[in-house]
Amino acid sequence: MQRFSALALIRHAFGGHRSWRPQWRAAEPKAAYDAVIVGGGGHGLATAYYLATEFGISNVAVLEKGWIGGGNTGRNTTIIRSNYLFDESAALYDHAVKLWEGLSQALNYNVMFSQRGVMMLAHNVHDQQSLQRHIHANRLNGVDNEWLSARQAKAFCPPLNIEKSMRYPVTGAALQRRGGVARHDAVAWGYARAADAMGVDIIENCAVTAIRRGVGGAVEAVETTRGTIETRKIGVVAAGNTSTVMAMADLRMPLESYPLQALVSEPVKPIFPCVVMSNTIHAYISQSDKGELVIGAGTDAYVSYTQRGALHVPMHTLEAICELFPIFRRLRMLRNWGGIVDVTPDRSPIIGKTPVAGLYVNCGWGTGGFKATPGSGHLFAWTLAKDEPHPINAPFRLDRFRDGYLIDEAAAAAVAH
Ligand code: FAD
Ligand code: PYC
Repeated sequence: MQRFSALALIRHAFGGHRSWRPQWRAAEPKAAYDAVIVGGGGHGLATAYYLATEFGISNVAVLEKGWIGGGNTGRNTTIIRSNYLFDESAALYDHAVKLWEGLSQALNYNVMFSQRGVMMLAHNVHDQQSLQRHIHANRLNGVDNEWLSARQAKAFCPPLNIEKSMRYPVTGAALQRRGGVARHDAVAWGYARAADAMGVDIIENCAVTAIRRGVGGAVEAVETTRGTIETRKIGVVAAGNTSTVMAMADLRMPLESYPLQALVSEPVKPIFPCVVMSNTIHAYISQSDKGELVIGAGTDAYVSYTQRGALHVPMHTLEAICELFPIFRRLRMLRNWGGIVDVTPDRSPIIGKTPVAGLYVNCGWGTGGFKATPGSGHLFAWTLAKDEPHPINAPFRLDRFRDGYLIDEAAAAAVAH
């Protein structure tokens, strides 16, 4: 039996500054599985969990080339919200928010989901009109979102500067109170432990290097750095690397990969009560339970597979943060990092079947897929199990880029987020 120190028990009980990394088996790959998931991020692990719990398919392997959660799942700024413009997107992301609301109970593990509110700032008439359009569209879809004046925004988030002398003064804000944050690696760990308990094999340090196809082109196996694994169903959830994995099955994807960066400040006492985003001056910020201010930057302007990004990008973000929150000017940066995000032309994900029998893909979440993790896993598991999409993910099919039925959140938001 595992022994806990008193301090560790206290931290565990209060979800304290280090949540306890749970244990799962270090599985050895078997020769064959009913389904193989390529990518051990939150989406891949959630897919395996729902395959086992909702569809009774537990002879599943999750293959991860590094360590689970070491991709974008462990690198993002954890903003969770469902205030998207189009009906299809609102349904998709709100499905996820509803699952977030019961996730710690379902996994019996504290993912530290905190619905502290996501506030999106307006700085000009165009922002106001765009955010108010989102508010109306969201309400029609049963998604909460409300308009705040600049004064109300400051009351909700006291460190916010609403002086008119700012270069881009705050003119109001849209607030989704059900939005918030969660602890990112806890999500990967929680799904991993629960999937493992159902019999799923989680295999780290195992990169997929080829996809083997048989009669009629259907998939029959993956080649990996740990040997050949036979399977009739492959779900690719390899954010940032989707194009290279899908090329193994001769499929060209409508994706570009960009570095996206984030950083944290030194830890301070609780000062920041919510999440604030400004698309116009490009800054987003919240405070983690460890006390660090979590700040995200934009994508680099050119495609790349580096997990770092150019230094001037976060520097611009910090200028914006210091103008919005002058009290943070003297804080020091603790660390910064980057991830690689897969971006589609309409900035909406692809979740579904492919022209190759037995090959399914879940990708293109770009800068915004963490919030979708439970919903994405649930819908992808449905698609793999039934060989057809769930009504919520049906519009997010790959061939929309051929027939033009786009879900153009890029045009709706006019920015990457
Ligand atoms: P990942 O966690 O990246 O998992 C994919 C896994 O596939 C990786 O672990 C990788 O190693 C593995 N893999 C790749 N190739 C292979 C192979 N050949 N064989 C085996 N394994 C392979 N989203 C939000 O909703 N809110 C935010 O605030 C937010 N902020 C972000 C900030 C930053 C800096 C970044 C980089 C991203 C942010 N995102 C945010 C986006 C979000 O992180 C991603 O959309 C989401 O985490 C994707 O999850 P995933 O499980 O699909 O990918
Ligand atoms: O999707 O809300 C989001 C987001 C914020 C920062 C990066 N992505």
